[in-house]
Amino acid sequence: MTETVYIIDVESGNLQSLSNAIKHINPNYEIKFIHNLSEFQQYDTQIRKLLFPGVGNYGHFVKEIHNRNLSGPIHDYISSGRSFMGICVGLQAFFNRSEESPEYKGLGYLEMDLYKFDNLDPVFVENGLKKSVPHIGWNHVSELVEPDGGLFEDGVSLYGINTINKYYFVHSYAAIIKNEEAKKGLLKFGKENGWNFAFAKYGSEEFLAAINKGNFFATQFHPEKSGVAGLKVLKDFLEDKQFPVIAKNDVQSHPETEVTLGGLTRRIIACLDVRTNDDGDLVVTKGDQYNVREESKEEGESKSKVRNLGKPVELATRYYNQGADEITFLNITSFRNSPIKDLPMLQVLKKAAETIFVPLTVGGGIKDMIDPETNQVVSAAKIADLYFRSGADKVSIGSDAVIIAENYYANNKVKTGTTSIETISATFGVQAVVISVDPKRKYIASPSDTSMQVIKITDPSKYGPQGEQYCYYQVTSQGGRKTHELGALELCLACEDLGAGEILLNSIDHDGSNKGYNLELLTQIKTNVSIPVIASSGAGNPQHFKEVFEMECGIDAALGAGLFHRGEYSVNEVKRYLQQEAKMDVRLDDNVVL
Ligand code: 1PR
Repeated sequence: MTETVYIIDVESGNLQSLSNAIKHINPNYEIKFIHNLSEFQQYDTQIRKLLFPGVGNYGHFVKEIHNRNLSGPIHDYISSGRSFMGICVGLQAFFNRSEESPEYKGLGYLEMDLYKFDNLDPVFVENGLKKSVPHIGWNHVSELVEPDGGLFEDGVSLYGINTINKYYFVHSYAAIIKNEEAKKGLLKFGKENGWNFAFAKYGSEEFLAAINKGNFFATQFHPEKSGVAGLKVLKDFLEDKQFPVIAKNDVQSHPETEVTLGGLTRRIIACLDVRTNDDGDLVVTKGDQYNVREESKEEGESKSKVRNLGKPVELATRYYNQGADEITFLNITSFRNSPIKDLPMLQVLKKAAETIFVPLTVGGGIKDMIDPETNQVVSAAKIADLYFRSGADKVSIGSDAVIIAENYYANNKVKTGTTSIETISATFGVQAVVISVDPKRKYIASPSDTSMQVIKITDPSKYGPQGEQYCYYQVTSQGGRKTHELGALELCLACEDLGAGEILLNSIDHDGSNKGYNLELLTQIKTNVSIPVIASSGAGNPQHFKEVFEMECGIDAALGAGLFHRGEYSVNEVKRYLQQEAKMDVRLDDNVVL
């Protein structure tokens, strides 16, 4: 029997993935989107299941709800006792207001404000570190609390949410419980009004991960991006199973492992460099220091061909099934302009998002561009929007970030508000903007030879060819083709200030080398920025992942490409190694059954 599920669409983020997740749970569900008051009124009497997803900027989201006159109908709908589920900013909207945009009033179901996570969390500071904000990655729920203040009975869940599985969070602001008094006040309110609460912790900061009262349910994490464990939450909501008992197969296996400072698991990302090969097919390729061509013999003649390692969607699906925590697609020849309707990654994303329920990042060509077909300028935000609508959760900006940073320094760090980084993060949130950095080591005889911050090389065997004892990492654009008078650190600092939410830090010197990550470069960047840093380039075996996660600077995620594509190791093998040999906390939901 078909049932229709309604999703409120106020043009905020990746709704495609949510609707794909619902269809994946049961193909008989039909999805209808509601964009405005008249559509709400048209369907109102038929709606039995209403979802309210949101990502990005709180103010933008709340403003859209009010502008579309949706707050009244949403309130009436919830009061009528029909099932409602908010996700991420769709949870946040029900609080009073957010520090993110204090001028916009929320829907005020809970008398609490939202605050930004603190970089200077004492748990991190005591260890000489800063806490990365946004909170990005897989975390668990620490407590499930009933209205009477007691914990949920062992084995009972809240719409499938339990305290063992890991869920995908991506946010800078949260309903943070500021102190013991605030928690007591919240629990008193819960008791008087019948609320169930799920608490989670990021470092020492405790926040609400989910809230529920009767037919009203909302999660801060993204169930549609939390693998099978997340799909179960969505399924239980759709099937009205408010307090299902947890079966053995509903939980992930977590033997004795570490507890990380922030509570997040060690995040493993599989990256696919995608381009059109000489036969016109879109393929996954992989270079060695960015050279993706290999010599092959054809009819006795030697030819240079683009290395073909497989089909993008097929490989991405394989890595998802192996347990990848995120998938990144990079369109490595995007500097060639293509008509907007033909952006090759759109199709890849649409297909991938049908079966992959972890975050998807897409990079390559995110900038203001001229559509060669229409000669019209298409803004970077518009291109990002197309990708989000096709299933992407984040966009990664490479070459354009370099130009933006050069202009930023040339203009005494004045923010124009018009760059791709600023416009995309203002609408979709900082967590949606990743900066992909392609640096190359440059040796320097003396720090006074450059205005960039240099690294002193301590190991004499690593001195430069002329005995240079200093270096900095010089950034490149257009896939390493163009070198700029700018350091990787200076680039990252500029982009962080402009509103980037994460850094994908490649290293041309290590790319495809299988010799391990560039620890020197990673340390320099990670110790100077406050946003998450993803280590990339050089992973050749599971030990390299262990090594990078053991670094004192606290790397947030590690990305691998070649070792997965060549079939040397699966993502699962890397994770099992980290769990069993290094006692590291990783997400493994291969025994959770939908
Ligand atoms: O500049 O915004 O159009 O984005 C283009 C994107 O494409 C950038 O993110 C840039 O890094 C990437 N790119 C461009 N050319 C290449 C190339 O290889 N010829 N790939 C390229 C960069 C880096 C990682 C790689 C890791 C790990 N690839 O994606 O997967 O280095 O590899 P490994 O584990 O095998 O060592 P824009």
